[in-house]
Amino acid sequence: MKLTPEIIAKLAEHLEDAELKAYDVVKITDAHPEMDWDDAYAIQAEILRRKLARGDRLVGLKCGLTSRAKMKQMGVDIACFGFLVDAFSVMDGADIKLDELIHPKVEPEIVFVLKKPLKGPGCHVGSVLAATDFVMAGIEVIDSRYRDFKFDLKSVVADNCSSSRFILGNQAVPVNDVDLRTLGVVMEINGQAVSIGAGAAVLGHPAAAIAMLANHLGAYGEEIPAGTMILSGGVTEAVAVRSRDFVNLRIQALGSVGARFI
Ligand code: OOG
Ligand code: MG
Repeated sequence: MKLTPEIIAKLAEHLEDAELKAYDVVKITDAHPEMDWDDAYAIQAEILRRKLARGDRLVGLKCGLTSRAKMKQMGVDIACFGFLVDAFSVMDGADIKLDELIHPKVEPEIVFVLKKPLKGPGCHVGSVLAATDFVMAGIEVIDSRYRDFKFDLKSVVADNCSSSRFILGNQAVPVNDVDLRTLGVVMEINGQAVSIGAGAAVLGHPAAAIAMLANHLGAYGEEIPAGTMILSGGVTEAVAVRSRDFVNLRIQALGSVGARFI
């Protein structure tokens, strides 16, 4: 760690304020170039601590930057991990208020729910599938607090990997009933297809993203508890939305999910 606990707390407040009041800031590594990975995850953990102290509940985890399309779009080459609280959750078909957000983008995700805990190191696609209860379709709304979505990976980790809102579909499909690599994914805005992909775009198999998360947490001596809901990462590039846009995601065998931006 290169930053003091005081600076970590200050940066967490700075980024969470930007999130809650919906304004953008410059990436924090500009002022703190010495910041390391542990600092970045410590800032994220401090944002979670602030939310829990205010009464938010932790409801899931997310993997980000797990597909080549996303890595290329954001100009980075490793994955990031973040948390989801109940305040981020939006019901299928509900409205999402744009004035609470900065510059949101939507991305199609395959969502896992575990029935057994997962503890790295050494987790792989097989261990994830054995620990998974069911999978679902999900739309993630990302909203980087950084101006123009311009960041480096440490800054985005500190910013909870741009987490903002998520919408889960209403079908829970046993993971053994589907081959997640070949599932077709179509995301539409106002009825027009804006991104098309297949599950394998996420690290060859979306379960590989969950294994990476388990191995990442294992390095800190932590596990993913049974029952955890996890977004495995955008299958395609994220797409910017505007007022009145209706976003609909269909994933083969997992059904569809949607939301309107107002
Ligand atoms: C970082 C968050 C990425 C995903 O699914 O790849 C993410 C960003 O692109 O702002 O959630
Ligand atoms: Mg995502």
